[in-house]
This record gives sequence, structure tokens and C-alpha cells, in this order.
Amino acid sequence: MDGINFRKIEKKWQNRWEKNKIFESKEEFFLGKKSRKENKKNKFYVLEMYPYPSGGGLHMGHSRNYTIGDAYARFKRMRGFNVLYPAGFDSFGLPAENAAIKSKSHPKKFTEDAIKNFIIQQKALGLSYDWSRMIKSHSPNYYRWDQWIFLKMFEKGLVYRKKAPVNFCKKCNTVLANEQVHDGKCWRHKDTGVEVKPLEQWFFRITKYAEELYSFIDELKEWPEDVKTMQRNWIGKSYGTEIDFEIDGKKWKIFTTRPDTIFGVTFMVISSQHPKLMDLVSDRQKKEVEIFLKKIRSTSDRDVLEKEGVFTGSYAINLMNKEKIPIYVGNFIVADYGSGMVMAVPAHDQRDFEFAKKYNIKIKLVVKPNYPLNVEKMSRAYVDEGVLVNSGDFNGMNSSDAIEDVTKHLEKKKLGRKNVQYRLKDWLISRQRFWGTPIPIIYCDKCGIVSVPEKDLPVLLPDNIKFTSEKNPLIDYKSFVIVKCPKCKGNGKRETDTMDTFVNSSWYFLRYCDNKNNKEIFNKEKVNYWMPIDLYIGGKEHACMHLIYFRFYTKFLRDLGLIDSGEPAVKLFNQGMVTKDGSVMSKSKGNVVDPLEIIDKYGADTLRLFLLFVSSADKDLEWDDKAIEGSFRFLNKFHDLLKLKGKGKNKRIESKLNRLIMEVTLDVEELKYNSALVRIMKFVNYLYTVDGDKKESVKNLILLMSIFTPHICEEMWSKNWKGFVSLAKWPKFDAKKIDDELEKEEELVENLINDINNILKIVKDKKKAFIYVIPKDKKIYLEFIAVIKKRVGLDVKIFAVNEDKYDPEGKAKKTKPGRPSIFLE
Ligand code: ANZ
Ligand code: ZN
Ligand code: ZN
Repeated sequence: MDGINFRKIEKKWQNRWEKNKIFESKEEFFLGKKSRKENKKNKFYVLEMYPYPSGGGLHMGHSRNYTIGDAYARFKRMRGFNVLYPAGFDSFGLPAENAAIKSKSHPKKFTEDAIKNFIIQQKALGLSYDWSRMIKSHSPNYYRWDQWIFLKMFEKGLVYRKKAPVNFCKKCNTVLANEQVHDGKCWRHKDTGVEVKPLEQWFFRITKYAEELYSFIDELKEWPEDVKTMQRNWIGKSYGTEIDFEIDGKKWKIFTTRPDTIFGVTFMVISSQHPKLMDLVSDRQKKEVEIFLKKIRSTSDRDVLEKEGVFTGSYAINLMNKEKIPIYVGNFIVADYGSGMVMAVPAHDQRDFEFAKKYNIKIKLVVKPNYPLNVEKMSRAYVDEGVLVNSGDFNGMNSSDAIEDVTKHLEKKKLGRKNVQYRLKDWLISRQRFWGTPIPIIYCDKCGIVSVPEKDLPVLLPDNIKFTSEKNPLIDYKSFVIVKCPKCKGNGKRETDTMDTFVNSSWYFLRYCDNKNNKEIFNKEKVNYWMPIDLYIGGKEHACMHLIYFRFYTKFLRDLGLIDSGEPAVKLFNQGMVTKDGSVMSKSKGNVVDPLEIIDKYGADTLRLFLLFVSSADKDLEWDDKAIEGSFRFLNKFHDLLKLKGKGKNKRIESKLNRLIMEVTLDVEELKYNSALVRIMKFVNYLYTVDGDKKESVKNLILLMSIFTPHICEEMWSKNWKGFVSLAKWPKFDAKKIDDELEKEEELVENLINDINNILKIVKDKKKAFIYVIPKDKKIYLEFIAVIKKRVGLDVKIFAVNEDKYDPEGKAKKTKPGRPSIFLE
């Protein structure tokens, strides 16, 4: 591209920023000038979600995400906040390991090359990160604190090892957490169904925080509603009643949300994965149950399509009416929800209805609709409200009242009680993979499970590892596996599973506050100064994974006394996707545009302007080559503002400028960048058409634009003003200078110019324009007559309609207030 050498200007300023460390942030309380509280008001923590440094480098989605954050960090800095805006890399994970297996090298090499590449690209975008705070998950300096947190959780009973049916992805070759299974498929491999296998694994007891995670969603005032709804559904709080049934003389607690249907129970179903299932199976039924279990093998899902089961040979007693009820084992009962067994009411629950029809079990109506209903002819369950029948003393009662009343009755007789259940399950954190944080546990024949003492942390991942197969190489790495038991000094074996990489991203935002600390996980004072994150930016896809985990970690660390705040982020912002030809950019679709290529061709400022201007930051953004060109042209025009001449105070320019500052400030505050930029562009165009002194306007435009296109603005700033524009003060507006009347007058003139120019498009060869206006407006148009002449290229005469005038076509009659008539000759 000819003209301005954007690439050169950009490199120059990137180097100067770096050399002068202008984006490094300090904890102000150490300066001791103001009180802690005063200082806190003045801090601002902007963060984008911890990226995985993929081998392919920065894609357009990243570029958009970071540009959105960067503009905000710059804005807050110029507004006088002490801004923390760090970056780092979530660098453990499968892709690097798989690449290493393929090429028989070490994932560390892959990862570090990728990170280098990433940083170059991030710097090329002109992001104002405080690079001195960088962290990387795979650095022992970081993951030792993952291990430390694990030990703390272990101490507090929040970590346990259990054999349980778990989700296994063949492609990942490891188990997955519940959150990482989306519609029965692996979150990474959307084409791969997970298998359920009973395996012994490590879990974090996140369910201990279920209630707080649920109820505090209400406090997240600045989070998008849809993310909050997804979290509520995921945690799934359910109010119900726990009813005691008797089986073999023992009490079994059954969770139901419909105690009003207690008289309609005709069978029970226990989960095929219930640990006590075999206790209920009679000798006679054993064979049949075993065949059934083999056949369904892994599933235990309430949404399974084909509901199946067999009789266990046992019966339960419904203590409300002493009825004897057969117990089945079924594939549609979740083992670890409620008690893993349900009281089935086929007349009023669709799943139970299908099951009863299939196995010919009795259906008993206990809630009657207000129309006739024959049980034999029902084609589906009646699940709505109605009046109780066949229900003893409760007959005639409305079913929704009966939910309360039956529960009260059960409570009185000590046969039941109110109960709350959560769908959230404990977080399965062990992975059968190499490239993750080693779990600090040793197995000893004598002592059993022993935790690695804190002083022995970190448990290091070996550097000289060889991948010979798909298997986790730690298993065969003797010097890693064989250790002394810390308790009895006998022979022990190290755990070879590593932690889910979501562990690393669950607390990284805290480490940024104090990334070099070698003595403790972080300094409490520093963290309390910066936390919570004021603006957190990332994709919606993490609503029920990362965004739940990081809330859990924050609450746990708060309970350890390490942080004051129990919630990590005040405001969450989900940016939209970048699409091309209507679908999300992806390698598989072959519609990827590489940010570096665009930067090489047009410069980073053009790309940034495009990413922020073309669509509102929360909406999807469709790639558009024309709009890139447009951004580029605009920046050239913007740069030429410095050449604008003009003398004399113009109150209208002043009014418009002050309004612009006011509106852009409000827009940016709410991340409405595109709207702010539209206003700026309009004003720039305006400056090119108007007479008067424009220095003040140009200065303020550079300031306003500097958060979007920082390089070109530094360059322009350096021509007339001192210091970095990145550190300059954001402009203030003076409300007194905003004059609606003045601006309206100018609009009148603008409209007239447009009208004349539109006519000139149709009729050619005109030399003169005669304009007829209402008398009180005449002075306005006269004031602008020079501008009008210049912009229409005609000789112009203004007449008031009531004066003596040249008007061969009688146009003056048609004049209305604000709408002059025009005659061209
Ligand atoms: C009897 C009943 C009658 C039920 C009726 C519903 C309708 P939510 O709302 O999700 O909490 N249930 C209980 N434990 C279960 C498990 N481990 N796996 C699958 N289903 C289970 O669902 C609660 C309802 O789901 C409970 O209320 C129970 O069925 C079933 F007309 O009890 B209900
Ligand atoms: Zn997978
Ligand atoms: Zn031991």
C-alpha cells in the first residue's frame, strides 16, 4: 500500500511502549499515599479468557477478543484508573501432546514454540498487556500451586478417589468431566460419543458448593442473562420431598418432586449403576439382571430414548398405604441423583408411563383432569394439575396443594421430609494423559493413599520423556513412578494421572496479581487489591465449564482465608464469533482469514478498526474485504486531519465536539464500540466540510481514537503534543458548550446542501441557486452562504419569502419552516 507506512509506525510505537514499560501496573497501596479503600476504588482489572496456545497461532476470534479487551484497558487507563491487564497461556493440554506423539518429540517443545509465535502476534496487534505478569500453566512455578491447592482440598475433604461410572472419550484417550460431555459427545470431539466405564478416579467435591454456586448467580448483576440461565440449569436445583420406603425391613429414601402422587406408585426403578443394586436382586432374577446389565452396559441417563429394565425380584412397601410394589432395574435412572431409585407413577410421569406400557405394569390414576379420562385409553401420562382421586384422606384436594399437604403429613409421621437436590455432580479431575499437572499423590502398600508433603512440591513432569505409544508415558517412567512413601519411607508409587487442564484456568487470574511469588501461592494483600476482575471477556461456550469452575475455586480459596471476594468477576462480556460466508471461521471449513496477513497488508490499526467497527462486540461479525478496505481508507483520512486548516472560533464545532466526547465516553463505557466509532467517523467527515479552527477537535479525536487504533494515534500525537497518547488523559466534555439550537441550525444548512446536490444530480448546467426561506431563518443561511456556495458549486442567493425577490416559477409559496424552496437557473 502506498501512502502512510503503517507497519513502520506500528513497529516503532510497539518498541517504544515496550522499552518504556508503560503498561506495567503496580499495586498502588504499596506507595502508601492513599488509604487502601481509596485506592481500591481506583483499580480496574480487565481480563480475557486464558488462551490455549494452539500451534496454528492467533486466529481472528482471538484477535477480536483481545482487541475488545485492549480498547477497554486503554480507556480505563486514560480515565485515570490503575489498570491490570495481563496475559498468559493455558499451555497444558491435549493438542500439544497429540502433536508430540505424532512426531515423537516432547509436548513442551511444541508448546513453547507456539507461545513464542502467539506473543509475536499479540504484540503485532498492539495489545497493551503488562507482559511482566505473564504466566504459563506448564511452568513448574505455576503448576506447583495447582498441586498445592489440590493438597489443601485434600486436607479439607474436598478431594476423593472413587470408582464410579465415568465418561471416556476414545479420541482423547482419557476420561472427561461431566461438564465436558455435551449431548453425549466429547466437548473437543463433537463427533465422538463418550463411553461410560466404571473406573477409579479423582474427584473434586464441587457439589459442596452447589447451593452457593446456585444462589449467588442472582448477585451476578453484570453477567449476561443467558449464561446465568445455563448455569442455573446446569446446577439444577430441585425442591422436592424425600419419602421413606421400606425394603427388606430397611428404610430407603426416595426423592420426588410429586409427593401428591404417592398413592399412584405402582413400581420402583433403581439405577443400573447403583452400588447397592445387587443387594436387591433375588437369586431367581440374578441371571436375567446380569444379562440386562451386560446388554445396556454403560448407559444411565434420564433422557435415554429406549427405556428398558427388568424385575429385580424385590419389593418395596409404600408406607402411606402399605402396598407391596415391585422393584425394577432400569437404564433411565441416574445413579447419583437423589437416591438413585425412583417411585414410579406411570399415570403422571411420561418416562414411567412408557416403561409401564412396555412391561405391562399397572397404571393407577390419582390426579384427575377436569375432563373424563379412562386409564385404559391413555396414550400418554397426564402430568398437569388436577384433583386427587384414589388417594385416601387426600381425595378431592387440588394436586398442587397436596404437594405441601402430603409432605406435612409425612413429616408428622416421620416418613418423609422436604428436600433439595442438585443436578451438579462432583468434578472428575484425573486424566490418563501426560501433558498436565501431576497429581501429588503416592500409593503405599502399607499406608494407602498418601499426599506428597508441601515441601516436596512441585511434583515435576519429566523433560526427557519418550512417547512410544498413545499411552501415558509416565506409567512406564520408573524414576517418576517409584518413590519412597513420605510416611513410612517404604516403597511407594506415584499417581500417574494428571489433572484436567480446566484446573489451571480456575485460578490463573489470581496468580496474575502476584506472578513471581515463590513463597506462597500469592500475596493476599495484592490479590485483595486487584480482585475481583472488573471486566472478563470470552466466549459463551464456557458457560458451564470454566465459568463454573473458576467460581468454585474462588469460593474455596476464600474459605481458606486467601481472598475476600467469593465471586471472581463483576462483569462478564461474551463477544460474538467471527464468521465468513455465514459460518464460523474454521480450518475444516477452509474459510479462515489469518490476522497476520491482514496486518501485513494494511497494518494492525486497520484490522483493529474493522474488528471493532463493523459489528457490535457482542454480535457475530461477518468477514468483509470491502469493510477492511473502508477501514484502511478511513485511517488515511484520519491521519490527514493534521493537515486541516481553518481559522476562527466556531461555536458549532465546539458544541459538536463536546457532544462527541460525551457520547463516545458513554458508548465505550458500555462496550458499544461500533456506535462510538460511527460517531467519530461522522465528526471526522464533518471537520473536512466546515470552516473554523479545528486544532482542539483534532487533538480530542486523536485521544478518542487512540483506544481503537493506538499506533497511528501515537504517531499523530507525537507531532504536536508531548508524552504517549496511551498515557494521556481521556478528554472531558463541557456540557455548557453543547448547544442544541446551534447544531440544529447547522443541520438545516446541511439539509439544504444535500437537497441542492440531489437536484444537481438530475439537472445539469446550472449556475445559480435561489433559495426562499422563512424570514426568521434568513440570517442562519446567510451566515453559511460561503460554505453552501463552496459545496454546491453554484452562485447562491437567499431570499426571505416576504421580501421582493426573483422567483420566476413561484417557488417561494411552497416554503415551510425548516424546508426552504429551491430554484436553479
Ligand atoms: C415421582 C414422580 C411422579 C415424579 C410424577 C415425577 C412426576 P427433577 O425435577 O429433575 O429434580 N427422579 C428422582 N431421582 C431420579 C434419578 N436418580 N434419575 C432419574 N429420575 C429421577 O426430577 C425429579 C423427579 O425425577 C422425581 O420426581 C423422580 O420422579 C425422578 F408424576 O417422583 B418423580
Ligand atoms: Zn475427545
Ligand atoms: Zn507408607
